[in-house]
Amino acid sequence: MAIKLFAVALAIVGITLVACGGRGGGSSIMPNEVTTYTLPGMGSDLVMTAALPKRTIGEELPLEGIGSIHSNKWKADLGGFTQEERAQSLAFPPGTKITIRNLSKSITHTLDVVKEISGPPAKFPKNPNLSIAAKGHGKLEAGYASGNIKPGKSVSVTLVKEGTYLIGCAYHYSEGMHDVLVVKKDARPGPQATPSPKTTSPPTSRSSYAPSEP
Ligand SMILES: [Cu+2]
Repeated sequence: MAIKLFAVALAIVGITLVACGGRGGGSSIMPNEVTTYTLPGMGSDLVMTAALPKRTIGEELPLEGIGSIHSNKWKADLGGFTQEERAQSLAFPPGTKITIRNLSKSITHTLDVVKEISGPPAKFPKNPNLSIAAKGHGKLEAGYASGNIKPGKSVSVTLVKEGTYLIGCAYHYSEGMHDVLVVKKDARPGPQATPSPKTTSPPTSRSSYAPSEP
């Protein structure tokens, strides 16, 4: 009996060693690297899984970890922007002063209003001319552009007008950094993208450690 237990323990140790042998998965960007903030005594309106402070839009390339999601409501792929943790359509009441934060560690992004629409579907134009220079003097409406937001930096903007806006990054719009922002009382952000599939799932055989070179 004792020997059998010992064997089981050895097996567990063995599995653990194997699981740790994968060199930590290299430098892949983890989808959950968004800094988690402690929120001071907020009410029950904060049941959503917020990794960002309230009234904050986080942005980065979908491939940096925030992901993208196909929205049935908007009939479009939305990506690169979130007010929780991963890509989703955005929603705030009018009059809100928000912070746009670049979640990237290395890439500069912007938040530009592409155009205003009346509702679904969100038809993102093919090659819109998005301004890299800041426009709109801190007021988000048609024509607004944040200007360069360097990695880890933020800008503030006030959502002055009710409306539905297509937004995008001037640099990475064609790489899927475009989203829908609804400015309306009681509007809610859409469902979040699922985490990007990791390549670091536990190996099932030793061959998983073979060098990936051809
Ligand atoms: Cu960008």
